Amino acid sequence: MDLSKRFLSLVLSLGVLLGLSVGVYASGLPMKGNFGVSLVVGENTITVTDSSAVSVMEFIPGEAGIFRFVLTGDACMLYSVYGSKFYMYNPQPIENNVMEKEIKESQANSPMLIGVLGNGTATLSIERVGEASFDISAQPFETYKTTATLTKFTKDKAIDEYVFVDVTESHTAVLGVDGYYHLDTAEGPVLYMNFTDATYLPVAAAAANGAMKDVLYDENGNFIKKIEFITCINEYYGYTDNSTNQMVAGYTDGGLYPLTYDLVYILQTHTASYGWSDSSSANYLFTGMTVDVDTAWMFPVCYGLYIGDMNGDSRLTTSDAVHLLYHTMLPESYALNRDGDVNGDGVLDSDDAIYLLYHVLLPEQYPLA
Ligand SMILES: [Ca+2]
Ligand SMILES: [Ca+2]
Repeated sequence: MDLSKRFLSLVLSLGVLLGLSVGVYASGLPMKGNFGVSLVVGENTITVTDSSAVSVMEFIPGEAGIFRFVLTGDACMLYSVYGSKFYMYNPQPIENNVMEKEIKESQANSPMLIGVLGNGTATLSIERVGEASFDISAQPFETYKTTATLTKFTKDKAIDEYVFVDVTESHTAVLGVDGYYHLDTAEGPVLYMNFTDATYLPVAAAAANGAMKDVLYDENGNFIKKIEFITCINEYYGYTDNSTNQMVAGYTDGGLYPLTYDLVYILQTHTASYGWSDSSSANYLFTGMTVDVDTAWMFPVCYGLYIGDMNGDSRLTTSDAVHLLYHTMLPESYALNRDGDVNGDGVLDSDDAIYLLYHVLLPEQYPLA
């Protein structure tokens, strides 16, 4: 036997196995395909000769709608069958030989299975009797388009720690003239989005597995559109600072970008529908809780803590040097938010206040310890 004949023999053997498997997997009555018969809207003459197995035929509805199937004839019974002609299962006898099936827009032009059991000739009448209900799965996705002009983002090196905003505290986010959102006031610390390992919204993973999709409804619950954010997220991700391990303990490399309108919009719309899942996707925070989408979106974002932020206002200014100087004289009245030994000589004194002032003015020449 030459190779091509061996191959043909193998294919035929597989075909037999596949044919057998149809019978093995089918529950209840055995089934056999009769796919030479093309069922059409109107009257179909069916001849079946084996009352021990359901004969299964395909019907391809050419449009969405509610279809009625009526079988008339001697000793024949109509069956509902699931699956495809390659894998048929769960034949269910239909009482009175009359059934209606709704074909949604997304199912039109796909084959459905009809079963007939008996021994004789019958007439299967197929009629479209109504409109299908709205089919959300047939609606196309629109891609959310980035509105901001993106530039490569590199973090401010004076920031040594990022703190996630806790929405159980009272916060607002204010859009600054720089195009980024700030915590509480337009001059407050810039809010950042961590794209990779933010505990409560692993955006990169969500985008990669296609989960960042949403359906928008109006206030009456009517469908507006389906939208997907993946392209936008990936665009931002390409501009993030991935250079260093810059997040608080437990987080890995950055993927960090200041929050813009686009990212806020995505957080708000996405999270309003899906809730907040943790990094293991095993839990939903806020389950059973009322979520205020105006503040809840801040949960997966963070703001930076500056090394030299001595007075704890989340900014690094000359007032921090003054605060540090006061601390060296009145430590109880002027508590420090951070380690005050900014020149790194192991001693905390007024030299540190002077050094910090120099740092604020000339950060490159006077790096903080
Ligand atoms: Ca400060
Ligand atoms: Ca010092």
